[in-house]
Amino acid sequence: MRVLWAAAELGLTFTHVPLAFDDPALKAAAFLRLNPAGAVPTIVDDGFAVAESLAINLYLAKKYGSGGLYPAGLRAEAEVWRWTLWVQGHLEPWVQQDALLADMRAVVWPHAQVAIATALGVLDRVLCGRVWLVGDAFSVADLNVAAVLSPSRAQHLDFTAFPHLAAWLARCYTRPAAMETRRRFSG
Ligand SMILES: N[C@@H](CCC(=O)N[C@@H](CS)C(=O)NCC(=O)O)C(=O)O
Repeated sequence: MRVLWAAAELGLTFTHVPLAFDDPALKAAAFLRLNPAGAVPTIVDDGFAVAESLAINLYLAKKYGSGGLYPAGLRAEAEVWRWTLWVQGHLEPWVQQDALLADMRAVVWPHAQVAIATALGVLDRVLCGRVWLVGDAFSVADLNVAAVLSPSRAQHLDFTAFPHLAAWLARCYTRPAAMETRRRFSG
């Protein structure tokens, strides 16, 4: 969904090949040549294959949204990388824990809650008095962080103590491209 969202933000024309995570096609030689991990999302852009959703978004944003979705300047670029790497390391593993650690939920959940609350607190502080994460326009940093806090995940989280984060998340998901992407591709 996050890659489809980025493509919509960028107004890209593309062919979407929906494949379920357990589709045998993902482990066929032809697909493994594109992504040795045999996982979606994987894109092929002008003959170039890219995998890992957040890396795909950085690639697409830089190639097709330079100065827009991919903010201009080395420092803004560093901040985009910073938020993308941060959310992958500090938040996504914890909000993903349902899928990854279903059997260990009872053990892990109290720890995950602390880690999630810490990460949400970081975002709430950063977003106090700010509209977007980097500069004064929506960027791929916002997209990548909001994607980790997708509505299906966010519904399980309590944002009461994080009003700035909650308002920002609502801003992200009421963007026309976000709403259109969810309308078209949400199951
Ligand atoms: N970190 C990767 C995760 C990719 C991933 O795990 N994709 C799942 C579907 S959501 C998949 O294709 N799983 C098949 C498999 O790993 O065998 C990303 O963000 O792109």
